[in-house]
Amino acid sequence: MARDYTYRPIPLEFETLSADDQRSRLTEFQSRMAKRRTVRHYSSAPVEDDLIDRAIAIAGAAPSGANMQPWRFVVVRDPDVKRRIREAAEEEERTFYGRRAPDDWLSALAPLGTDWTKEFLETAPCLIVVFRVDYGIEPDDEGGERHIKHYYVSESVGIACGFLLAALHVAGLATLTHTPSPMKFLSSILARPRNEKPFLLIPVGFPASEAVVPAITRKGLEEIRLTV
Ligand code: IYR
Repeated sequence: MARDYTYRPIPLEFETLSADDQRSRLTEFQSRMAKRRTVRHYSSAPVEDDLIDRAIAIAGAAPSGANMQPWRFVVVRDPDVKRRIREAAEEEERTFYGRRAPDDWLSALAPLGTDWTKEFLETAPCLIVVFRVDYGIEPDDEGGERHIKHYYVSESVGIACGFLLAALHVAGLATLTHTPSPMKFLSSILARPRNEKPFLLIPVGFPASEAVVPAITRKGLEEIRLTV
């Protein structure tokens, strides 16, 4: 089936808020988001499928280059698959921390208390593995396939991941952005096709009762915002 490249505008649905409502919604969201922390210690308490599905639907509402929506979210719950992901990630991370990482990188990570062990990949009840889809594949008229170009893929998937993390946090779930490097093993364990590349691995769940987090600070507005 040929693609439709026609421009078909429809009326915009837009809710104009009162100044008070703008402020109060943002105050609520700001205090909620300020409390988000990356969690590395999980309990085995289960997470409802419906929450994960809704959060992924919210991520799927992110803007993307030419609206190609170049993302795929793989939800992993099977303990055996989680174990294989942990084993493969730890193998990579062991060489990263032991040999590959330059000293300045290790120093930058020291305040976060990370190391090569990735127990959270098995204890968290759910992992969402985000793949970037570098090009689309569609059947052509001759029974073969055609590649569809995707644009600004990292920017698009990065924005979708931001939506996803915010949605999961608002739903009262703990998350972690994990980027084992390299993460090619995720393509084979999860049997993803060659047009998809692993982008981010997000464990989702509830913090272990003894969970701790590093005492980090955030840059103030005056440091991150310039007005011209
Ligand atoms: N991928 C490693 C190292 C790591 C790198 C960065 I940049 C971090 O912000 C945190 C960890 C790991 O997951 O431990």
